[in-house]
Parts: sequence; C-alpha cells; structure tokens
Amino acid sequence: MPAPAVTAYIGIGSNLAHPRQQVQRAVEALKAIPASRLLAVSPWYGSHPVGGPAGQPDYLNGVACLQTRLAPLALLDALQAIEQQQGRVRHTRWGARTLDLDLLLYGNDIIDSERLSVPHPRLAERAFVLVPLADLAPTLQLPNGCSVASLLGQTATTGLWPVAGCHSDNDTPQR
Ligand code: A4P
Ligand code: MG
Repeated sequence: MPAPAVTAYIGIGSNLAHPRQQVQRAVEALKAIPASRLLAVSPWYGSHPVGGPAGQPDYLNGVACLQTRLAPLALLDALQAIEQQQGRVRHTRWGARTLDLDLLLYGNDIIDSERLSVPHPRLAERAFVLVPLADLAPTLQLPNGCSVASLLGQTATTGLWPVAGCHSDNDTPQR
C-alpha cells in the first residue's frame, strides 16, 4: 500500500548568488521531488539577516507547501540534494547561503532525531517564516495547537518587506 500523502511546509531562503534566481530554481526543483506535488508557493519577502555573522546581505524568503508521500528523512535528503545542486557551502552556522531549505512542518508530526527536528525549532519566533506561512495557511495549527496567525501576532515583523514578482532581473531584495 502506498504511504499516505502528508502536507509539508518548506522554508526557502537565499542571500547569495542572485537570490531571485536561486529561489526560482528551488521552486522548479521542489516540483520535481519524487512522490510529491507542489501545492503552493507564498509571496516573497526581503528580510534583514537574523543571527549569524555581521555584514551578510539581506535575504529573500518564502514558504512552499508540498504534498508528499516521502518519509521525513527522505524528504530532508531531497531538500539537501537541491541545496547542494545550487552550490550550498556550509562554513558557518547561520552564515550567508545560496539556498536554505528548511522542513518547517511535516503534517502534524513531532520529530526529534539527530538529523531532523520538526516543527523547525525556530519557526515560532521568525517573522521571515511566519509571515509567508500565514499567507499560505493562516489557520494552520502547529502540533502544539498554536495557530500560525496567533504566533504571528506575537512576533515583530520589522526587518521584513514584500518583494514584488520574482521574475525580475534585479536580484537584490528591494524594500
Ligand atoms: N536539521 C534539523 N532539523 C531540520 C529541519 N527541520 N529542516 C538539520 C532542515 N534541516 C534540519 O542545517 C543544519 C542541520 O540541521 C542539517 O544538516 C539538518 O540535518 P543547515 O541548513 O546546514 O545549517 P543552517 O541553516 O545554517 O542552520 P540552521 O540551524 O538550520 O539555521 P536556520 O534555523 O535554518 O537559520 N535570516 C533571515 N532573514 N532569513 C533566513 O532565511 N536563515 C538562517 C538560518 C539564519 N538567519 C536568517 C535566515
Ligand atoms: Mg537550514
């Protein structure tokens, strides 16, 4: 019997090597993940870096909703393969990156393993995740029962700005 389909949310972030092109490529790659279907992609936001080394460029952030029959670790493998295809180099935690794909939510599952923590541990405190997630699914509840909208109500959204159409040739996330 095939595995049941689960709705997963993926956080997408880039602040190197033409972020607009990076996130567009990432969306195309998400469409090609086996046993999965890309259901929706949020609007895009520019954001000031949160944490990490000083002097990083601003980020382009969004969230994708994927229906998948992959198990959580198989989905993480697929996301990390896409990061690698797009030249992700891991120097410093929270350092600048061509592409970061975070598994934010996997259905209602709570996962706490060596390679994977779901819900993503910093989801509830980050405007660059909560704002696009709320665009897609404001009434969505985390496994602990908190809705995305209520978390967003408790989070400062300064340092985040909408970015119109990501098809532009201009790669800098403009305010
Ligand atoms: N890992 C565990 N759980 C997960 C999960 N739910 N999704 C493990 C993805 N990976 C998960 O991640 C390190 C390890 O976390 C992986 O090998 C995986 O097994 P990484 O992508 O190599 O490193 P990282 O992204 O630097 O670390 P981390 O802790 O995932 O950072 P975050 O939380 O992703 O934060 N500011 C703005 N404005 N916009 C951003 O997008 N991103 C970060 C990164 C910091 N500041 C930012 C942004
Ligand atoms: Mg990450």
